[in-house]
Amino acid sequence: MSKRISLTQYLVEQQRRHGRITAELRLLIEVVARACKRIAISVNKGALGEVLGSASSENVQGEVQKKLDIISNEVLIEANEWGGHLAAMASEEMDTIHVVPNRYPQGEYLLLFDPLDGSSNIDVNVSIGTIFSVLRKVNNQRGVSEEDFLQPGKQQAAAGYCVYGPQTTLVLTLGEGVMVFTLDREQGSFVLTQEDLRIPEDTREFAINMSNQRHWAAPVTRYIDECLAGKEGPRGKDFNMRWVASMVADVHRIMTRGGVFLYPWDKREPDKPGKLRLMYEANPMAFLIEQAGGAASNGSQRIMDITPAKLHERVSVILGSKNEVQRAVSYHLEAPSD
Ligand code: P6P
Repeated sequence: MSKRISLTQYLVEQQRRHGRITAELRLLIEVVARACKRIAISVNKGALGEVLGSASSENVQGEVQKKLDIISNEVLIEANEWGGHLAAMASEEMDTIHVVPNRYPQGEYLLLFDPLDGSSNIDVNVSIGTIFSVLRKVNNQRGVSEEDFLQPGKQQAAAGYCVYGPQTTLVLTLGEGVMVFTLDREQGSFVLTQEDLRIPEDTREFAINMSNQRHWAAPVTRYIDECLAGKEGPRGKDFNMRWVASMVADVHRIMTRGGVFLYPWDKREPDKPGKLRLMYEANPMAFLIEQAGGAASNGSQRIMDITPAKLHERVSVILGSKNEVQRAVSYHLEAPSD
């Protein structure tokens, strides 16, 4: 087997050979990867690290924060604020943006993250992960504000996630394909284990929380009912279902073997377009999925075309194998508008 290269060597080559990334973006990705290694150490300690359970506080989403949510958020903030590559950061765990303090130089990038996605799985030892998205600060005339973050996902410079599962795996796109890096714990570094990952355009596996079935809109009910009807139904093939309730784990499975993931709008909270957050969950995952040959829609438009109005805006999500996403979207477009 040819010698595997480290994340650092890969990024240096992308900068030096291909001019694909700036030195600042290379530093940003390396710092985020190092922070993910630090988070993995805390996650892997579990009960031994006194890091399980809730922190008896709520985040801006009104969700009870786990201790590890807060630890992971702090690790990412501390790791990224001194390097000079960032102007500011935004997180699921923080109400407002975190501007790089004046004692440090400011850079051209904006970093958004869900520091520990899938927190409900922490205490039951099921895979969780960190999701991140990188934007460029467009307006260089003045300081930085929340408005600088409100860019559609197609403006992302990079995106990725780190899944803390049986392996600790970093999946990254710089806008030209998807690479997979696996943490070599002996070396303590991420090693390139797959280049140019591609998602099969068809699948027999869907991921949705079936307990919400009675709350779905008609197009989602139609799509899932047809999958459940199997080979005797209109699809002419049987489907399997998976739902980890950790977006990183469900998306990583889809990145690895195909599938379709749905977290649609439902009647439980009709004023919200969906549960998942656009800027630091749906957009980075949509970027990765599209770069791997898949599709990502909110049911009526490409997720990465949505211009956010608010930092913590939510969105309905259908993503994964292209042909399945297109079918589910077609059912939405055929449905009579309310
Ligand atoms: P439910 C985790 O809390 C999360 O934000 C995603 O990672 C996951 O896909 C979804 O919520 C699970 O939601 O309603 O099934 O618990």
